[in-house]
Amino acid sequence: MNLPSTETLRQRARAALATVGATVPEGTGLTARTPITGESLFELGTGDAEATIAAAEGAFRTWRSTPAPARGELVRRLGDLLREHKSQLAELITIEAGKIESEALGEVQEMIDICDFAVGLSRQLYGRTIASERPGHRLAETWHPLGVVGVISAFNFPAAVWSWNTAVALVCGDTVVWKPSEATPLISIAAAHLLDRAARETGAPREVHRLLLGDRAIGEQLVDDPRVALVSATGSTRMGREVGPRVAARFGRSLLELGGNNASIVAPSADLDLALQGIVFAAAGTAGQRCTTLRRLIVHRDIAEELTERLVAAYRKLPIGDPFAEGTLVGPLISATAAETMRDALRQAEAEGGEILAGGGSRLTEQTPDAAYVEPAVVRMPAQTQVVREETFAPILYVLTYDSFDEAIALHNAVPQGLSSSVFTRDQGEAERFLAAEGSDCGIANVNIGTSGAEIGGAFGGEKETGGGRESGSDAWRAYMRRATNTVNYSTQLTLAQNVSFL
Ligand code: UN1
Repeated sequence: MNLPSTETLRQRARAALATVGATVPEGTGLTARTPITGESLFELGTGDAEATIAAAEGAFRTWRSTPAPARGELVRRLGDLLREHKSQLAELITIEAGKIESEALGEVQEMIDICDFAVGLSRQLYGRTIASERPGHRLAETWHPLGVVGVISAFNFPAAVWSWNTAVALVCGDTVVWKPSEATPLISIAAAHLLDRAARETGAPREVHRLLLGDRAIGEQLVDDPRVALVSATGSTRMGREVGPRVAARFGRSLLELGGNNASIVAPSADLDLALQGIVFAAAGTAGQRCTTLRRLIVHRDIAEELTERLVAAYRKLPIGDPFAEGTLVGPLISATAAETMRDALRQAEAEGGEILAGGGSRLTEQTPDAAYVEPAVVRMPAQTQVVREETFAPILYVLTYDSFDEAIALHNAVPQGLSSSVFTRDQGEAERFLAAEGSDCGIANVNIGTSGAEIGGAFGGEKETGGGRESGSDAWRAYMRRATNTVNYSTQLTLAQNVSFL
């Protein structure tokens, strides 16, 4: 496999940061790496949680009273700067997360889209007027900023998930402290730098947003600090199990975006050409490292053989390797440990009766012993065994078969996670049943597309062990604000509700 040298990647990262206007904050405590070669790029300094939270809390006092449309101006400028620096940001995402160019550019586009959305939202933070039961009274809801929002983001969408939270939180009047994944500090330095610049240019307080680089212990400070009103955390279910109760114990709010174990049902009437494209992108795209990645395929018995054969043929042709090289569709996993986890899961699948039909091998080379290039795998399973019910953050697609649509839905829902789902069918009754109350139990349910690649306009998130949070579009903004119910008496009488009389 032909890979760029670590020194080349180091220079490219430095150049991309310089074009954005940022520098590498060299120091100790955090190592910036690239999964392309598995080697380290820079040694970086870490932040001070105490001082960072205090700064964001201070800025909140002015920001909360800045009119929301004026707050929108900051986000509008951020969107402009993201457009201007789209290619450099995408390059940093490729260097640090290993995404192929098209997907890295797509991630930056997702950031631009949410900025546009949030600018519009800055004039639409609507409250309701409610009919009062009392004469001469007005009953209404007003929405107010919450305070400091702590954003803990994962490596796989190192910038887009930050932007969903940050663009919306900022127009809502909150200030933000961002603790990015330890695997992706460089893209966060670039994005935070552009936001700093947007703040300077639009006259917003500099400290409306603070980047907090560091390890897990720094993230824990954010989780435990009572000045952080909302902790929005993306990561594994294991992480969420710790974060949720800790934030709740101090009566803080949390917004959790955790593991997925996403499935597609393929019905006998499905357009198999279309389904195949959707399945391969959702299962092997991003090297299986999206929380929306397709991990389970539930196929009707009559078409299982044909679909699996075509899938295996498509998998055999997947170009794996340097994400910068033209034509590559599958880049590296984030770490050698991730490849190890994938190998363990495949071994367990075999022990549970599974048969590996395609992929599963690794393409580690002597040149790069720490890089993790794996062949996406298709595994036929006799049943939904233990390994199938777990999320393995790697490209493994388990194939299960069904006879009746009820059985397919039951299999679909019989996992602990509830993020994304889809059905491929041309039978409208089946499609509607999948979307109905007794259908998919996920936060995202699609028809005739895969499980990944959601647009920002909808609310993003899932149920059960996925954590219940909703981010991004629709009315997800409400999680970033507090609601006040206002009753105004404009009459000259004091009337009590519920016909109570007193005095
Ligand atoms: C994630 O994997 O954490 O729907 C986010 C998608 C992307 C976002 C994924 N828009 O696949």
